[in-house]
Amino acid sequence: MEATTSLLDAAAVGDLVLLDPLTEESLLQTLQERFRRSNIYTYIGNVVISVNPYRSLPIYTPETVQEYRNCNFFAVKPHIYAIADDAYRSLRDRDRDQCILITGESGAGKTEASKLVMSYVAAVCSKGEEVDKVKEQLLQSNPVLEAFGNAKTIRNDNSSRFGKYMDVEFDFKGEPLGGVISNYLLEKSRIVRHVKGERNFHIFYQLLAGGSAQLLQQLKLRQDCRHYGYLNRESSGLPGMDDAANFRAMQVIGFSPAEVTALLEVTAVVLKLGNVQLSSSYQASGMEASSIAEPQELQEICELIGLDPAVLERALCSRTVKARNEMVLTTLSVPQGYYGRDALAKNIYSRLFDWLVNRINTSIQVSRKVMGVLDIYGFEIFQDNGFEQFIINYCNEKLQQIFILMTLKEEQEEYVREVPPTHAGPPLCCPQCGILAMLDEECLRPGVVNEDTFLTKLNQLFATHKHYESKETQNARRVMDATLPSQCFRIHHYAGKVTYNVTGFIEKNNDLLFRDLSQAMWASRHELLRSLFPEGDPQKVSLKLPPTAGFQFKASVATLMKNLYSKNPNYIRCIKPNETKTGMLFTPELVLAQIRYLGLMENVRVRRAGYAFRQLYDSFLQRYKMLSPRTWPHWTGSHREGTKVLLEDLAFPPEELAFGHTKIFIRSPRTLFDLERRRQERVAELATLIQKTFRGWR
Ligand code: AOV
Ligand code: MG
Repeated sequence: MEATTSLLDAAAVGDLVLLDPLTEESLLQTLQERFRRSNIYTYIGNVVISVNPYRSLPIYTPETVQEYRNCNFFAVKPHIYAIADDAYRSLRDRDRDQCILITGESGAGKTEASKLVMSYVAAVCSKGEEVDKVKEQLLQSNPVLEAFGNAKTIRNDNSSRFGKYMDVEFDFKGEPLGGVISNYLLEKSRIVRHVKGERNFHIFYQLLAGGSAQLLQQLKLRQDCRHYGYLNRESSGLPGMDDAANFRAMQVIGFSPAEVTALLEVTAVVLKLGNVQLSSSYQASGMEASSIAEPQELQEICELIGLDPAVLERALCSRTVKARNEMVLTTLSVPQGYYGRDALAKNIYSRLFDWLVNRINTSIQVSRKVMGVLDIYGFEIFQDNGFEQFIINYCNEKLQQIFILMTLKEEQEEYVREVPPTHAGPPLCCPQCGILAMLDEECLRPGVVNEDTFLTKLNQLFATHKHYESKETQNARRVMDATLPSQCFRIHHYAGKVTYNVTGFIEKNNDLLFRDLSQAMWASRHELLRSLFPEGDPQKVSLKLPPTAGFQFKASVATLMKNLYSKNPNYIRCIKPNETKTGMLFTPELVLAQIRYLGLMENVRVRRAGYAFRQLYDSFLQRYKMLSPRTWPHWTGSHREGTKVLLEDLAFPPEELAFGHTKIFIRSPRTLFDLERRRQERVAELATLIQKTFRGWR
């Protein structure tokens, strides 16, 4: 009876709302003690805190699923399944659209949590051929998306390099009908560059390690990853990750064999593009030009995609520009040529990824109920932080804001519905929106654009902003700080200070692809590849600049937030217990920092600002009715009346209690502990009584 012991054993309290006394220290200790006992889940009311165990625990078996199925939230150990069950049942029985928000820093366990939620829901909803097909499709989309969208980073061997939001749609009986996945900005710069100790996206290594000799030959690939420039020419093995087996186990449900082949062909093309070498030559005019150094790779790429090598060569080595109303072909220098090549590889891959997501999405069905699961890339701080980290952390900042807004909203709504409201939310502020807007302004400005002017403008705009710092604002504020280089700015995020290097911001935001290259892709006979570059159609030349990466991202995050806000939220807050990915190791300082920035103390306080404990009348009466002769063993009136009678008999001070429409509210944890203690005594009494009775019979 975990619920009973946990309520009375302070170190093991399963709901931090009941922590007494409530201090940062007691909160940390409780999490640590629970972690030591392998209780990685803890509640704050209906929020689940999950501390990554970094080892597999035997708590996700089919038996566990059964245990949580239709469970009473308070009668079983805190578990991610309990929240999944609660969300699913609210959706099914009370017709409220749900969303499950999973947050935490990189490596904290978000992606694993999202998979656990999905598999739980899949296990508990009913069976049937149609339903099984849908379920399989939803679950099977994971390995493919992870192969193409995840990679090893310093912080996480399986780090999500894209944001993912998945709406699962249910019919009126609660059976899944289908799903829609939205993906958010893939970190495509990884295609062409990654730092030492990290890897490119898993798929490349998986394909090379797991593809049959015949497949590799068909794709014109060599098995050794050291052959490929984009793979950093490192050996690739990752402990605990079997690339070959993962590749062989991957099933792309619902794809035709031709589609799978096309998908892999385009993947191979990206890898091979990285090996296309350019060399410099000089034209008769003396202009520097580039040419293809070794035609073999280019030749093979073109065979794979059905394109005349001359077309691709021209697009890689030259570009058409408009000069005085005339289109002229100019040569590219070698660095320009490589720039174009890399831009092409990144664009092919990220568009292929979008295609993959769209292809997986079953067509949207007419349905009434939706459960969304959000698993984004977690907050991250590296030695060097660039545009990608800025985007990732921006997204996390937004999510933190919505978390605060929604918990307050929810608390308030419940009070308004049930008992009188109390408090207001804290003010929100974030300089990032301003930074993205300024970046766009710079990118769209005609003339020479560079990062220096961008930084200067930021310094002006945020000269007095509390959460913004740079060399210049530090000088103005007379701060001496050797750790902030001049080409950087620093943001004080909710989760820590991050120093961003502006180098690359403009280029990455512009995300420019020479038109010659998109036209070359469109000219290929490879249907899939061609469909990824609609703007390459010469008939459709548009003079409008495409929206910037930052603009698109901002818009999609805004849509996401609106979507989340309209649903009933369920939260899973993941905590990373150590920096070394070690099993069952708990580093208190690291966890404390997360407790702080996740605002867990605030969360507990808000939750018990009014009443620490609340429970539906029927569950409450069920649990405690044995404490009054008037309600035991049977109460025939309403649950609310029964609860009133019961608590009258127990003579608790009236200010400790509030009777809502559907729930009983109890103000302080002590009252609840008292109630629990009395219940335990009564259970023991009853047990003895029963024993005696039996003995009497014998
Ligand atoms: P993330 O999604 O939060 O990071 P993951 O979910 O990928 O983190 O978790 C990182 C690793 O921790 C996994 O690969 C597992 O080895 C381990 N892990 C996480 N949760 C559990 C669990 N419940 N039980 C056992 N092991 C677990 V990032 O995507 O980098 O933000 O961007
Ligand atoms: Mg992840």
